Amino acid sequence: MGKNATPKTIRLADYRPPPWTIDTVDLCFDLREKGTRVFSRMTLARNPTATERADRLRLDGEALTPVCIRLDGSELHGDRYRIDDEGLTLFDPPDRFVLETEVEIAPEDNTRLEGLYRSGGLFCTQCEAEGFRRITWYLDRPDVMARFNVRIEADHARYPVLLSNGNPMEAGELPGGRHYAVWDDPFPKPCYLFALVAGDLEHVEETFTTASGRRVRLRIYTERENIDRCDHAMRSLIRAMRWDEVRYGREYDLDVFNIVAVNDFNMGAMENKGLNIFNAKYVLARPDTATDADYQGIEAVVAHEYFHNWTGNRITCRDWFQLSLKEGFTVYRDQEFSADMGSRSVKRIDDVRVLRAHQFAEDAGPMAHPVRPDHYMEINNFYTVTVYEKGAEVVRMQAELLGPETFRKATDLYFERHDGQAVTVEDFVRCMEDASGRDLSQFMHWYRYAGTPEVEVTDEYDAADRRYRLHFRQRVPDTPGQKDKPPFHIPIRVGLLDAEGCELPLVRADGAADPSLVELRESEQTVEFLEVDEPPVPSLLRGFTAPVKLQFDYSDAQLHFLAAHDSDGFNRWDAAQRLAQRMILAQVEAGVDRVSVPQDHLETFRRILERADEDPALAAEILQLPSESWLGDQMDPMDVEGIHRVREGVKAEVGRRLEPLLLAHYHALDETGDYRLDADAIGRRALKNLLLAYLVAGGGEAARALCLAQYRRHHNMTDVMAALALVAHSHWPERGAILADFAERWKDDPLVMDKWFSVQAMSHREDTLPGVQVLLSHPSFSLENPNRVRSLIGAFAAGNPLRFHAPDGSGYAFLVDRVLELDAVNPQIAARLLRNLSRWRRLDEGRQAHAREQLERVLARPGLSRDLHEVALKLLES
Ligand code: 7MF
Ligand code: ZN
Repeated sequence: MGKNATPKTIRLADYRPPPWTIDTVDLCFDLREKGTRVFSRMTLARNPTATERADRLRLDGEALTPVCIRLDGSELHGDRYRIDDEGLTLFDPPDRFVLETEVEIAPEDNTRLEGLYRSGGLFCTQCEAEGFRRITWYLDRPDVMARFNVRIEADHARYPVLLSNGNPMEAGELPGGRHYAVWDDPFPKPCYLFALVAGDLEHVEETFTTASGRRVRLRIYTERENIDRCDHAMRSLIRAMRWDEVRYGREYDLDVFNIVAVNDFNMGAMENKGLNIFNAKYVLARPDTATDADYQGIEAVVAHEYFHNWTGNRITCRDWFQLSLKEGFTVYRDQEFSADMGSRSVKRIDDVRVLRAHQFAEDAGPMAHPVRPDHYMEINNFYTVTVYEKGAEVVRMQAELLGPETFRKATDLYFERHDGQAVTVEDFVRCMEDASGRDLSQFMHWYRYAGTPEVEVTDEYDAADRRYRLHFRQRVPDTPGQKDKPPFHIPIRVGLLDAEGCELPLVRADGAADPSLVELRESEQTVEFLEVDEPPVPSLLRGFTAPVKLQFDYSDAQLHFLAAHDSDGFNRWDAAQRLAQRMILAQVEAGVDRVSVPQDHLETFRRILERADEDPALAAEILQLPSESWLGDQMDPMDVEGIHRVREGVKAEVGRRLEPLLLAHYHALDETGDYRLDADAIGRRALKNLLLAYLVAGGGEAARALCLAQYRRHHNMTDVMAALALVAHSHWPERGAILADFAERWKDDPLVMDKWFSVQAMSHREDTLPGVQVLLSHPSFSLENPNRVRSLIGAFAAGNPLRFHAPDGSGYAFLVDRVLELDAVNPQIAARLLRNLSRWRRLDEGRQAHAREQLERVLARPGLSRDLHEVALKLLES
């Protein structure tokens, strides 16, 4: 384990309240290109609610060079304290005292991007989860909440902008060309919400007046050359602020709200109080540089971070096991915001697609863990799709069970009862119970147990009695460390369709107040509907009201019927997906030579296209084939090549058989005039580009010309990237010139170059891996920038199953080479990258052997980071 010592397991059951509290922290940063110093002055006191009396004070601190330690004004003797690799221990401290420390840190050498680091010409911070301990000694845990006052000093010319949390207090000049600024945050907060930025930045500015009439100054800071790409983020912020007032009654609470875009950032963004720091990818957009998906991502991430001001900052987590308390709830809030801003069913489909493809896979593999884990080695490894997306589903189910009005009462109660506190998942659920009078003790299983519940449904129609019954049976699979789980409380929304596709009125024999909502609580349960005049087609799990795998033995005809008629947009999509999956997997399993598409499939395709004008975005979702990795998850072992071949074959067959229709719709959807960003325009582009992909797969000469023309027109980045991705897959003679043209246009724009790396890394061509190897030494690539790593190496491993899972193991060896290099640079990113091997047990024997060999190579490496060690260990243990 090298310098990180033996990895310890941290357990929820070991939680104890902090033995000390910190009332105030005054920090002073003396920022230098070399020799940055941090002065800290804190008022500490014994915590009256601590469970035991401590004879020492242990403060966290890593990679700090001590300069000076003073207690109540006097320098501390060497026998009163001890410093080790992970912190500072004070022996026999008084009950209440002032601790002053001074340390030197080296942000210029910080490639981990945790704590204080340099990004280009900037100083910036990232403290969640445990980065603050790399800035100064502190009780680095979220239940220690203190008032922060921050003074920053730096060279005036190079760092004209000095930002921290809270409100700006004063600023002024200092000798030697330096200057300072003081920030005060009136809200007590945990140190993971601390932030600092210093640099030469421009900003855009707006004023927002809150519902109660307070004026807030909003600013987005970025490098000068990107100042024309901030408008969308600013408009998204204003929409999010208004939405939180209307939907949750939550107002902003400081005089200023600042966002800073930085290029080197481990994740999407960070909700630091009053000073959100963003990966530039989630701020900057212009029609010629950003796709529609980028625009939507920015809107969602800006909203997510803003919403944290209440769900995360005003009310925070007691400990990191409660991470989903803030993340699950905040993801639920940003999902609902996006649904209100655009198309609700399309948003739901996109979210469920992510959930099924990634969270269901995580829940079924070696890294499975509950929404609230009960142990971990490295908390950074628990920022997972389970904590975030399943956590959001668990909040969504509670909203569904309570209904909109009661859910609002419950969240009002939560905000009132716990404002200013560090709380637990139980505290949240208790508010749901108290506001509704319901018992949610069984519902808590969703937080406690890992694994995706499987719900099997059968039906029975009794013509004589005009009764219709649905029988449900649920089962929660075993997961690492958890067996024989009790039944869950599962809300399942249902509808019944008559032969014309109209909704049948629902009359429940049990008199349920909401007859469309079935609440499962038992392993087996039957629900009976009365006065049903004909055998209906059931529409089950409408809107995906629970994160479960639902199985009902639909005939193909019933699925075609649902895909065409269900009033629930989500279930229309789901029916189409099930059909496509069936058709593809049947041919993969049969190992057919010539891929075919049944006539009724083409008919459904045609019918959906003809009605696409009503909602082109939804049509685009419905007509898209399930992804290769999702299809792979449905097989055991997954047939990597078979799936690719059949899926491509289906695309080609649709492209050929429907060519005239696809061409006509392509031209009708194409817009050459002004670029618009409304939901309809986005939907039209999505559908048009999907049709282009089918046409190109069909192989016609017209399609190829269309694709090249769409690239060359350079009308907007969505269209350019759609065409470029198809070019990158192709063997067309123009391929090289077009990729070169793109790189020449955008070589100075790192975010656009990321797209160029990704399309090449995801190309189906057999020479992709050697191409990716070459791109590692491209001048725009760097292992030190997480966006570059994700765009090239991440895109190859996660977005190119065919080439990543090469039967000779070359894809895995490539990944592990990079992971091992990266571990010394940025362990968080290295550990996340290795997770691309987490489904290795689902491969055939040959591939498993290669994967195992590579995982063992990781674990055998001396000096591994805690992050990477934990992931490699869990993948191999399974
Ligand atoms: C939307 O959650 C959804 C999820 C932690 C970092 C941002 O606000 C955050 C931070 C990770 C993974 C996903 C997201 C974030 C982080 C994220 C961002 C926007 N508290 Br790690
Ligand atoms: Zn978050």
